Amino acid sequence: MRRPRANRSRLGFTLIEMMVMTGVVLLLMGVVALVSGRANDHYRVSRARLHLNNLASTTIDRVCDELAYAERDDLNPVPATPFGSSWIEYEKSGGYGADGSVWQPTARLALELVEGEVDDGLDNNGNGLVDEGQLVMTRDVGLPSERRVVICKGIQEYLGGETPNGLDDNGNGLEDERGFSLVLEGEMLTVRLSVANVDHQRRMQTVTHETSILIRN
Ligand SMILES: [Ca+2]
Ligand SMILES: [Ca+2]
Ligand SMILES: [Ca+2]
Ligand SMILES: [Ca+2]
Repeated sequence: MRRPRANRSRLGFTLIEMMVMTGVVLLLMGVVALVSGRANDHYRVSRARLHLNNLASTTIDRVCDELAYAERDDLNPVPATPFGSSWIEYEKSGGYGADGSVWQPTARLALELVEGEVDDGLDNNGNGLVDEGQLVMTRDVGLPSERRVVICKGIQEYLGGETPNGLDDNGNGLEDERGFSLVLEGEMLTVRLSVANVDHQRRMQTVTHETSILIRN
């Protein structure tokens, strides 16, 4: 006795439905994976940028805290336009004694190449940044008690938008200024800093911050 044809048709239609449903599910899973991957990528990029902004902000605040207690006559060099300076030595007041201000030994802030990096246009230490620098604070310069501390790494060789060509490419009044830059105009000292990092997909991110403070005469 023959089986009814309707049963075979129904069985074939069910298989097609299952194939379509499987395709739809796989497509949805792919879309979810794509959206999730992009969201994760966006989160990691945002987190890296936030870290850079915090680094630049806290470093500039620390520099300003140091120099806010210095006097113009104790700055060496005086970071004048059009070049400014990527280092400075200074003395700052440590409070007041019977004879007036008590001055602390000379201190220095200076941009240096990070360890493992040389100034050759190449990424010698393999971290994705070329000729990057670090900001070093030195206390008691020239004394037996002299000591150094690195207060920021990942500083760009030149400030954002600047290239070494004898021109002021970024329009801030300084020519070929470095990634850490100081300039004194009148009584106003401006501190600029550009820091960079490389995200999880090897894309470089950079941020530039600047702050101005009044220097005591
Ligand atoms: Ca490097
Ligand atoms: Ca290099
Ligand atoms: Ca400039
Ligand atoms: Ca330039």
